[in-house]
Amino acid sequence: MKLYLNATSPYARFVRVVALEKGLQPELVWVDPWANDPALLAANPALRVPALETEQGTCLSESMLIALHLDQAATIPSLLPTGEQEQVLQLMGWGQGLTDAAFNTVIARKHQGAEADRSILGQRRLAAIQHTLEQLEQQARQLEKLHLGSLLVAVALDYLSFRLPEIQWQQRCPQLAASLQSLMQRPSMKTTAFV
Ligand SMILES: N[C@@H](CCC(=O)N[C@@H](CS)C(=O)NCC(=O)O)C(=O)O
Repeated sequence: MKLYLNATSPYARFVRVVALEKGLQPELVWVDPWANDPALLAANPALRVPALETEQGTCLSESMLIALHLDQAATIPSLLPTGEQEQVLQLMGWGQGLTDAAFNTVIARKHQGAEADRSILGQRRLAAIQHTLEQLEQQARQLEKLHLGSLLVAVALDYLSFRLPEIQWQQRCPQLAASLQSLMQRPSMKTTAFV
């Protein structure tokens, strides 16, 4: 199994965290997704990380789909428990939305400068971050358990700390910060810290 990734991608980090939590050790293939790497192109026609080449040689893309595949690939209890599926899927959606809004804010600033945040799309991205933080703060108790939802939200929030520290999510969301404190200390999160 081969995982194509880079060190600053929140999407790739989530997949790596899930692999570690499931006791899986894919070969890590470090790539620059912006460099038109032929190996990454062969694995994912969208030229984005993460991409996973499975044991059967199938190449999977999209972080949430890869995470679901890894969750099913190992026998350790599922990170998408049957009785809590709806709540976990809801949190995964919020975590992915938060990641998308944050990542696209960072990329837009890189390519368009400060003007990016003043555009209609930029304003919508920042509003999405704000609204999602408010929802997560209200549902903070659900993030105390280990599942795909709490892992995805934890990676999204750590990406905010890494790339958009001015948002100060811990100060805005004290319950959320408290609920995720021990999860943030897990070896899977520490080993994959953004650098
Ligand atoms: N929806 C995708 C997003 C993946 C994504 O945007 N990855 C970024 C790195 S964080 C990338 O590879 N960007 C390169 C590009 O868009 O060309 C997922 O969940 O896997």
